Amino acid sequence: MLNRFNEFLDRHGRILLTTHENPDGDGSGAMIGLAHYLRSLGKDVRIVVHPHLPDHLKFMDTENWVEALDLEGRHRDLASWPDAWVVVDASEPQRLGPLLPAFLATPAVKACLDHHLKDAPGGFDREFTDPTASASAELVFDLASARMPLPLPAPMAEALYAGVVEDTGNFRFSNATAKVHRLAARLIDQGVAPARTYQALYHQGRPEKLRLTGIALASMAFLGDGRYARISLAPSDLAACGADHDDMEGLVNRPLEVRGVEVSCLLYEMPDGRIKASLRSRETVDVNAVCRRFGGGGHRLASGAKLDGPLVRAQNEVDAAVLAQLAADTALART
Ligand SMILES: [Mn+2]
Repeated sequence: MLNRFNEFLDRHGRILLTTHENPDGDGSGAMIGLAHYLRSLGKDVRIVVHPHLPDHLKFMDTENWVEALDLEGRHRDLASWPDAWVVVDASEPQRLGPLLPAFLATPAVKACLDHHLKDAPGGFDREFTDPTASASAELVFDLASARMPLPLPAPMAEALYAGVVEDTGNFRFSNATAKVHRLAARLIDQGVAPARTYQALYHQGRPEKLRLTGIALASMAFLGDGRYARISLAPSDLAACGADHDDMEGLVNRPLEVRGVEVSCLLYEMPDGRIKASLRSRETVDVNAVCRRFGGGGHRLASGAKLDGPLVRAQNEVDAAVLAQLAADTALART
């Protein structure tokens, strides 16, 4: 797969990198790492995100390459700039959010570099997906380390390491394989300092985020004999503590800290009134199957979907789907 991706990159000179809206640590680290690689090959590369690179990820962007989408200004003609448009860490174009119209309009070849499970690839001219990879940053490391002289540039190594840290939950999720640890060790050999990355990613927060965490945890409801925990947030909750969208990052994992919880869910009422559901599973329950019922998806243990509001209706729909999946997968695990 990566050889095919290299051949694809070889044929293009102006390459635009984007990821899903509200970029996360893996999407950002993978794009920035890939940009270092492509620049070493002499390519013209741009990175555009919506709405912006979150504050806690800015340390990755040492060269100030990441552009916040500005459709009225500098990105009015974005569609005509690239000859290849690579979507990183997003399984389908819909996840691009406000970048989607430009993506649909571009004459560039459309490609996808990703590690999410998907049934039927759609919306891309070229697909480069490996669901066995822990992170998109892992794919970029495998791609670049085979062709670039080592050590990799320090900012590149740090961005890729941070991407892997984010998507493996700092090496504690089931995707933290031996291969991932070996990859991490190679990056540490090249100068990455794990403690520094951890501090940058997780210990530079704002008080607003911790206050929002308090509101979220206070909303936690336990269903299915305590095996399913759900937290719900509305824009008014964010406003009450001065928090913004980025401050919800990681919240969905918190209920799994409770003994006996198999599935956790964060429901967020978006400003447009639709409801964003994020689900996490400890091990047994396939939350990708749950999210696919609502047109979403992701991984077996981490998935998301968007539902129509109001919040109470979405709560009822998601609760019913999770409880059904819990029953089915628990019965399966017993056989
Ligand atoms: Mn990822």
